[in-house]
Amino acid sequence: MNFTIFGYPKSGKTTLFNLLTGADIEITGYDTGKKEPNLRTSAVPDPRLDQLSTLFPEKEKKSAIIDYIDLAGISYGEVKTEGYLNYLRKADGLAHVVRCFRAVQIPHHKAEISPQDDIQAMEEEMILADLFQIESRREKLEKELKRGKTTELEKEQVLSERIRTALEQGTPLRELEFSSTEEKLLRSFAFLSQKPLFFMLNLDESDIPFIDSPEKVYPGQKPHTAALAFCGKIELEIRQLEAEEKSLFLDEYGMKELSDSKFRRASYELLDVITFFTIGDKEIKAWTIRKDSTAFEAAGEIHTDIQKGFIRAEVIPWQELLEIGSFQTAREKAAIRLEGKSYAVQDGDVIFFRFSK
Ligand SMILES: Nc1nc2c(ncn2[C@@H]2O[C@H](COP(=O)(O)OP(=O)(O)OP(=O)(O)O)[C@@H](O)[C@H]2O)c(=O)[nH]1
Ligand SMILES: [Mg+2]
Repeated sequence: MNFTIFGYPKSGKTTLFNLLTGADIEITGYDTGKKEPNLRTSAVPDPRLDQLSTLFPEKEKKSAIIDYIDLAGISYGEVKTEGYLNYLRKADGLAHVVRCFRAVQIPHHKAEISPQDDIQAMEEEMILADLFQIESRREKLEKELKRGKTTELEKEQVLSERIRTALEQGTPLRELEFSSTEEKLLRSFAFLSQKPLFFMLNLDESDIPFIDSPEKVYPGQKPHTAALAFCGKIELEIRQLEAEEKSLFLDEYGMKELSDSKFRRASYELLDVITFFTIGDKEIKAWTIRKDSTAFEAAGEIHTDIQKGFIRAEVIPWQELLEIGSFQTAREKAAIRLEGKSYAVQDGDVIFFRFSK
C-alpha cells in the first residue's frame, strides 16, 4: 500500500514526508532543482499485532507497511506530464499538501494564498488527465467495435460515456457509484480523480488553533476525501525534542498530538483497507488489503504460489486466538473455521492458508 504526497511547489510536501516517515530530508526555502521523488517505507503500529505476538515470543513481529512517496513540486498544468502521471497513477492514496501558511519570504505562484483555489485547480488538473485517458480509450473502443461487436465492448462503451460526461461536467470519478464488475474494469485505468484523496492543509503557525477543525480552513469536503490540518514547520521542530519537552511544547501550542498518528488513523479509513494476520514458522505478520477482499485475494497478497495452490483458509478472529492462548488449543476446541476462496476477509482475522505446492 502506498501514499503519494503531491502538490504545488513549496507547500510543505517534504516537511510532511519527514513527519510521516521519520526521514531527515533537507528542507529548503529555495528550489534545489531536485526532481526525483523521495521514497520511504514506514511500519504501521498495530496494538493487536503487539498483543498477538506475546503468544509467540520466539517469532519475529512484522508490521504492515506503507510506502510513502514525496514528489517534487508540480507547477500549474504539470499533472498531465509523464513524470508525474506515472507516479500519481500508481498511488493507492493521494495526499495533496495545500499551502495555507503565509511566510512571504517563501515564493508562491499566486499573489494570494488560497487553499480553496489550489484544491480546485489541482482537482481540475486531475480531471483533465482522466479525460484525456478516457478519450483515448474511447477511440480504440470504437475501432474494436467496428471490427466486431461483443457485449463486453458495448458495456464498456456505455460505461466510458458515463465517465466522460461526468468528467466533462467537472465531477471527479470518486463521486460516482460503480458496480463491482465496473470497478474491476476501471482498475487498470487508475483514474486520478477516483483515488482516495487527502487534503493536507499546512497551516500558518498563527492558525494552529484550527488544527483540529480543518473544516474551518477548507469547508468544501467531498465524498472519499478527507481534510487534515497540520503545521509542518512547528511539528518538525517539536518532533526533534525529547519526550518530556515534546509534550510540554504540544501543550503550549494547544496540540493534542503530532499529525503522523492522526494521518495514519484517517488513512486506513479513507483507503478502505483492513488488516489480517498470518503466523508462520518464523514470523507473525500483519497485512493490509482492501475491505471486501476475498481469502483468495488475501493469499495473493502474500505470494502468488499460495494463491495458485489455494486449498482452504483456516480463520480465527485475533481476540479469540488471544483468549484461547494457543493455536493448538483453538484447533482442539474447533474454534478455527475452514473457509474457501470466496470468503470475505474480516478486519483482525488470523489466517492460515493451506495450499498445494
Ligand atoms: N512558515 C512556514 N513555513 C513552512 C511550513 N511548512 C514548510 N515551510 C517552509 O516551506 C519551505 C518548503 O518546504 P518543503 O517541505 O521543502 O516544501 P515542498 O513542498 O517539499 O517544496 P518543493 O518540493 O520544492 O516543491 C521550507 O522553507 C519550509 O521551512 C509551515 O508550516 N510554515
Ligand atoms: Mg519537496
